Amino acid sequence: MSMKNLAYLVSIAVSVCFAYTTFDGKEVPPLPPAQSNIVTARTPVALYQALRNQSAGQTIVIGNGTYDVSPWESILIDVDGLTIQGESGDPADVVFVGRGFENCDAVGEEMIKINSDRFTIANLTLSETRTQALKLQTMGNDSCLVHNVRFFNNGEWGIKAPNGPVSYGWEIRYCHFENTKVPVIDRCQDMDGGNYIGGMTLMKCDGWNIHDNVYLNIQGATNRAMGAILAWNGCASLVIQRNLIMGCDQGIDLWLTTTNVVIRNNMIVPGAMNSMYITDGTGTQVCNNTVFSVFTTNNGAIIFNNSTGVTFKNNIVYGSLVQNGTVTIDTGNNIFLTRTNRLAAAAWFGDESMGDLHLKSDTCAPVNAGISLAGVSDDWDGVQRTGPYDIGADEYAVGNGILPQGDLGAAGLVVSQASPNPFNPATRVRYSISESMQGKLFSIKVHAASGVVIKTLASGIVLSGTHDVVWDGTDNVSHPVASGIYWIVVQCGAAQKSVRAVLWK
Ligand SMILES: [Ca+2]
Ligand SMILES: [Ca+2]
Repeated sequence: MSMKNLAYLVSIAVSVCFAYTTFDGKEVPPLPPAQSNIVTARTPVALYQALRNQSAGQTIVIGNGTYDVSPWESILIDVDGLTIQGESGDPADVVFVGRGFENCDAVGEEMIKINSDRFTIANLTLSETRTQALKLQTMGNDSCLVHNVRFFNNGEWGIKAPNGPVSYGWEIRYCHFENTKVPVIDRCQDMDGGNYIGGMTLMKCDGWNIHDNVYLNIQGATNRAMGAILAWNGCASLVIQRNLIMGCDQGIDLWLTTTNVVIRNNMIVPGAMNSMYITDGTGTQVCNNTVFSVFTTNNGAIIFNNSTGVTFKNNIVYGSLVQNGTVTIDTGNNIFLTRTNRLAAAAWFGDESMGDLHLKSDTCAPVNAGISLAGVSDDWDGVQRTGPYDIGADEYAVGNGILPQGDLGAAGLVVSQASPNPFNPATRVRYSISESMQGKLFSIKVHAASGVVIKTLASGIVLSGTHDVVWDGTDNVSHPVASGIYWIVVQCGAAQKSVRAVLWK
């Protein structure tokens, strides 16, 4: 067999074995395969032509690579039922690059304009736009899906739904919004002095489900960015759930007449401002969230202004709750921790510095202290809550914290995400093995993204129970490896679990 064929077989094996796992350890469900009308584009020219010739119901599959879309006019989606998706499933493999986060010559840049219903965008990265990555065009665009898309260093918003007719029924899931850049003060005469930036700004959106997304480090020039999720001006019946929001100036903001927005099972470690800022909401439900606001420069972890019909239950609030103007909240059945209780909080949570607000002990106060609530059935992990509900986003389970949960008896093998991740210099994985697996052959190996094994961390006959293993970022001959994506693969008998670990130096 030629080396080329061997490499091909290895790449097939890798793509079959490794479902994409998000930054916070959630496995992304695959999209249903397209049945017909599929166009594959593997060069910028082919992609440009495919987009120009788009037809209703078509699927455009995009091969791995970096696509400089900066010379193009905005990409206009104006047929119904179009899907554009990266080929591999890893959004880092297909990267669109725009005109630049700081580019004052392109202050109107919008990378993709949506003027249709049932549009799906999946498994790719939209980066370096001056303003918006995705913008609804005329509004009244219904039932679109944004799946496993990485929004990276976009100068204003990842997604913008402006004022206009109502858009119904979108789903935004397993996406990753992250900035490593911060605007300069008064960049390009920005109306907010360099703070007009956030993850998504939504107006006139109804029935949207925004779940299992990650929002990281979205900050303004003077730490007054507009919110990881800003919903306002007529938004109704949104469900914002199971998201991780970390290091953003503001987390979830509701302004100006929102109705029946549900905020549940989110973990939020905000930056300089708040985890939630809710103004003029009617019927807002804030249930089973865990927020951990360490900054003392701002007033509160959660701020309500002029809101009516609020339900506020089963939340853990580290920081404080502030109520301004006309607002009445029954604050019973929550846990409030003032910032002087840092040690108590540290004993409860997995690792708040990594945004891991899982409960780590079955003896900590939130466990079984909550009340049953209509509409709350699962937790941040997407696992069914059992027994008396726990307070906060996480329902505690044995092997909790950084361990994903499952039926250990049936699964036999449960493996945590790597923590920290990204990491430098070392990361740790925990794993639990059932009694039924006792005595089976066992190994833990680190694979490079190419599939090649670079280090064996453990091998032999397995013992049941919960264990951990640390990888120090070196290979089998103790040489430090390069920055990049690696897979830690735990094999136990016929069972295999893989977790992604990103080394950043
Ligand atoms: Ca419980
Ligand atoms: Ca849980």
